[in-house]
Amino acid sequence: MRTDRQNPSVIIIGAGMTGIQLVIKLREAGITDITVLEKKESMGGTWRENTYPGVACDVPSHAYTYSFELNPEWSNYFPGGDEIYQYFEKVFYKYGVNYCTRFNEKVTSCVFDEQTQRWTVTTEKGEVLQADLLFSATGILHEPVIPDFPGLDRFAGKMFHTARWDNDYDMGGKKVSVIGVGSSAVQLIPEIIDTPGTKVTVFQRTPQWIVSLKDRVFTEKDKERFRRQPWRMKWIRELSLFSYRQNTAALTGDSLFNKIMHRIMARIARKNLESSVRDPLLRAKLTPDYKFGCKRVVINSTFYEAIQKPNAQLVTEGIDHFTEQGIVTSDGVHHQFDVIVLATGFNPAAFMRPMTFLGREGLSINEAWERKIQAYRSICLPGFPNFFLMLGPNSPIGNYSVIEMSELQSDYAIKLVKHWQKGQINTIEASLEAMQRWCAMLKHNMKKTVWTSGCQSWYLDADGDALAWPDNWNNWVEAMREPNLNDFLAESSEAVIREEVLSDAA
Ligand code: N01
Repeated sequence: MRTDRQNPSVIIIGAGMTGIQLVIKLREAGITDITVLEKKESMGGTWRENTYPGVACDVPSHAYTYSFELNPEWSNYFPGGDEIYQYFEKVFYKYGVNYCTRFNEKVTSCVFDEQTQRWTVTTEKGEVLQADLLFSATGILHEPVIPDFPGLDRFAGKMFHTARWDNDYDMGGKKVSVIGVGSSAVQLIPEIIDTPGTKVTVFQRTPQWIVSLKDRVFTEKDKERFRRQPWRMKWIRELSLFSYRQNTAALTGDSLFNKIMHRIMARIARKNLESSVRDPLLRAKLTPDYKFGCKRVVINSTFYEAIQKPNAQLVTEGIDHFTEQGIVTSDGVHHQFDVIVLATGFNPAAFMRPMTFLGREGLSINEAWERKIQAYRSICLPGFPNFFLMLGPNSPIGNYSVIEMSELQSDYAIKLVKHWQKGQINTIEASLEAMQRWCAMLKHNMKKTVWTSGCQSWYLDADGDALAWPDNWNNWVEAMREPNLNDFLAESSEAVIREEVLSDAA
C-alpha cells in the first residue's frame, strides 16, 4: 500500500503524558488516522506506575499542566500523584484520546520496510499493524534500576521497587529498609516513618542537596478566581516556569549571572540542611561533598524532619550483601528487615527498549546505540525514517517541567510532518552528519554545566556525556523553532545505510 501523505497513518506507542498531547496536536494539524498502543490497562504512564505513599510532583502544579488545558482545580502547588493522574485522565477523555487508544497492547517489534516506506508494528498479543509515521512516547524514566547486590535473591522478606509499589502490603509495625535517597525516596520515607509501629532504616550511598519549597493549598476561593479569571493561573504558571528556567540556566551556564545564581541557590540548600538537622553527626552524613545541582536537585520539605525521628536510622556504610533476613553492610553489621524498598531510580537510556526495533537494512536500535545513545535534536534517528523518539536523549532539562519540553517536541515533529506532506523532504530522516554536529555541540556545552563537576548522576552517560539537555531553556526553544531541512535527507538515495551508522557507533 502506498503512503497517502495528506492522510498518513500514525502509530503512537504509549498513552502517557506525551502520547496524550501528541494525539491532540496531530488532530489539530489535520492528521486523524491515529492509533495509540498502550501496554497497560489504563493511560497515565509515570503517574499510573508510581503509586508509592507520598508520590507527588516537584514542579508546581500550574506549570506541570498542558499549555492548552490549564487546570483551575489543582488543590495545591505540589499535588499528589493521584490528582495528577486524574488530570491526565480528564484530558484523555475530554479530547477523545480514548477513541484511538488500544490498551493491553504491548509493542514487541517495530520494523521499517524500505519498499513500502512504512513501519510494521507487532504487539505481544500478535496484532500486526502498519503505519506511515511512528512515534515512541514511552517516557524517560520507566525502566526501574534493580542493583546487582550480591545475594539479592536470597532475601526472604518482601521487596519491591518504588515504581512497582505493592499497595496491598501493610507497612504498619514492620522493620522497613529503604535503599536510596533520591526524589522518590525522600517523598516516600516520611510517609513510612509516620506509619504506626514502623522502624525505618535508610541506606544512603550519596547525600543529596535538598531545597525546601513552601507548598500552598489553593482554597475554594482561589479556585473560583482561577475559573473566572484564567489569567491568574496563567500568571502563577509563568512565574513558576520563569523561576525554574533561571535555576536551570544557573546549573548549565557559565556567565557571571549564572554563577551568582548558582551560589545563591547552593547557599539556600546548605541553610536548609543546617537549620533542619540539629545533630552535627547526622548533618555531616547528610552533607554532600559535590557541588549543588551536580545531581538533579531534590525538592522536598519533609525528609530532614522525618529522618530525625526516633524510629528512623540513616546508614551510610556501603551495602556488602543481602541475606535471607536482610542486609550486611561493609562494617559487618547485619541489618534485619521485613521489607526492603528499592528507591534506586531508573535507567534513563532505556527509551522504547526492550523491543525489537529495526530501521533501514535491518539496522537495530541496539546496534545503532551500542556505543552511545544519541539522536538528532533528541527526536530523530539516522537510519530510522519517519520515526520520532519523543523525549529522547537530552530531553530532561534539570528540574524544569517535562510537559513543556514534550509539547515543544510535538510541535517540532508536526512541523517536520508538514514539510514531508508538502514533499519538501523525502523521508523524515536526519542525516548522520547532522546528528554528529548536534552531538558535538552537546559535548561542547556539557563543559559549562555543573553536572560535570564531579558526581555520578543519571544526567550523564558512561563517558560523562549528557543524557539531559546541557543548556538553558531558551536555547532549547530555539533548537525547536523551525526544522532545518538541510539536516534532513532530500532523496532516498542519500539514505543513511547500515554500515555508516554502525561505523559511527563503533
Ligand atoms: O531515583 P534517583 P529516583 N547502592 O536516581 C541510590 C524523577 N522523579 O527514583 O546517588 C546504593 O534520583 C542512589 O544513590 P547514588 C526525577 O526526575 C520525579 O529517586 O547513585 N544506592 C540514589 O540515592 C528524579 O530525578 C518526581 O549514590 C543506590 C537513589 O538510589 C528521577 O525521577 C518524583 C544504588 C536513586 O535516586 C529519579 O528519582 C520522583 C546502589 N547500587 C522522581 N543504586 C517528581 O516529583 C542506586 N542507589 C516529578
